[in-house]
Amino acid sequence: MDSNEWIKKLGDIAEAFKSFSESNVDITFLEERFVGKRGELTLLLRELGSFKPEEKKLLGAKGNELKNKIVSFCESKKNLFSGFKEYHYDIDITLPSKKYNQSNLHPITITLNRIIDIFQKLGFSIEWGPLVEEDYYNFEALNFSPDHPARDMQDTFYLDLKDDKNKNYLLRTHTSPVQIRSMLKYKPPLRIISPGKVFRSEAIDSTHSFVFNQIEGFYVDKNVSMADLKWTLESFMKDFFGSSAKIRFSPSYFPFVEPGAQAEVSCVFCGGTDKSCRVCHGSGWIEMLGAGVMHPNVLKNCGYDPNEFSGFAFGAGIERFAMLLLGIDDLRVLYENDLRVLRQIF
Ligand code: FA5
Repeated sequence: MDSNEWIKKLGDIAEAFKSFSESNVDITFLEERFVGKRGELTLLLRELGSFKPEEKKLLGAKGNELKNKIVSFCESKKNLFSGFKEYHYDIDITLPSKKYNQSNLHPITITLNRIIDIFQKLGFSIEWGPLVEEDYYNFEALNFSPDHPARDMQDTFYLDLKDDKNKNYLLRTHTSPVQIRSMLKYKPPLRIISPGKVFRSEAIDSTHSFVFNQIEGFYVDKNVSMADLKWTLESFMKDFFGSSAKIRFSPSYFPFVEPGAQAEVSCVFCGGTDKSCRVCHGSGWIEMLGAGVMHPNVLKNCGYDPNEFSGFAFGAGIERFAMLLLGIDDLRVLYENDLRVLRQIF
């Protein structure tokens, strides 16, 4: 081999090392291939023995320069991983693994999912609304004028947030504002449910909380009537509680529906026989939701002609459904997240 051939081989080795060093190749392999006992560069350097002293000096300097580069590259990579290696050796893979607690969905989420499934079967789609709501959507567009006495039924937490348009903000008291937001966004026919948290300035007891969950449902089309509402709610309740569940409707008042109703379900705890029942107080019925036929003013506020379109709407408390589904007689249990209790539920 003459010196030109030697230089070319050195160039090939440098090229091969460069491409290997840029890939994720194993460092021991790299080391052995180039600078190990039978490595390509080691063998090439040995060839220098047959060259004249001046050539040997010149070529040797180039060869050693590449050798040092490869050796220090391999060393630096080995140092980088040495910490991991030690750690690795510390692991005893024969030890039994740590016991992790099995998690589960929260009872409120499970209940909500069941409710959503039933309404999806009935052709309803889901919309979400903001928790911090404008007074306009929460009250005014729903036919609560600024001094309407029905606002007192839903006292809430007002926010000191005035924007440039001087809007009043509050924590929404019900999911009904989603009726307005959706009707402004879409054209009829609409079949929508909207679940989420709502807030009220209210005393807490076994069936009331100041933060709770509701699900709104509404249907707007031509010729929608109270009969459609009753059929939809009865189908839903029977699917949820079983065909033996008894449901009763009674008149109620909400400014955004006319006529308005409330739906109650028979008490699964005492069947109406126990005056001290914490859930129905012996009445045998538990209020589950408010409902009614949409007020013409609400339709007008959303740009719909009440002579052409009509709709029904309802709003249900999810915690009440969870209580009956899981046999809990106090909704506070749902928020305490005491594992001893949650384990009994599932
Ligand atoms: C409303 O909130 C109306 N937006 C419902 C409605 C929608 C009527 C559409 C007409 C048309 P109400 O305040 O009654 O109504 O609440 C509805 C349901 O939420 C109640 O039936 C009850 O199940 C639940 N609920 C009410 N207050 C509480 C509370 N403090 N804690 C837990 N659940 C509650």
